[in-house]
Amino acid sequence: MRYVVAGALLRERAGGGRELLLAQRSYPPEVAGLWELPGGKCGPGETRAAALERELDEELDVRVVAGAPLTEQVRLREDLLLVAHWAELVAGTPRAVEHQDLIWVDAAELAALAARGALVPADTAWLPELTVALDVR
Ligand code: 523
Repeated sequence: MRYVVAGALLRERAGGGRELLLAQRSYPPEVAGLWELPGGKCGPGETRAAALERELDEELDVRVVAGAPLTEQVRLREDLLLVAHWAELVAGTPRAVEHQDLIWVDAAELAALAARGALVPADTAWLPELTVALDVR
């Protein structure tokens, strides 16, 4: 089994509440323009945590520490499993190196994107968990 690992980065929003980082895919055409938790494939022999830390460095130019996994996993293909981990930002400010754009969303904004089909389909599996984390006051 190969893994694709994606990162859920949260930050405090000025004025209260929390927000989540989403990245807008630029390829392939089926999902270009849709929003995802940024990440990528684990290399051979690479732990999921190490892969996430490497991918977010490459894609966002930030240093993160991978934390606990989210509960839901998505089978993308017979041999490819999509997982997500919470990630803590330790240095840098995210910038879209490989994505079209980045946004920070609160629970309502995440729900609005989901409602208009603007999320990468597989990532909708994490909506309940993400929403709970964003709603915590
Ligand atoms: N997803 C996905 N959601 C999500 C990510 C990071 C990836 O559904 N949040 C899917 C999209 C692709 C596969 O996982 O089908 C690989 O993701 P990709 O393309 O971001 O990983 P890379 O860049 O490691 O893979 P290559 O483009 O093949 O190098």
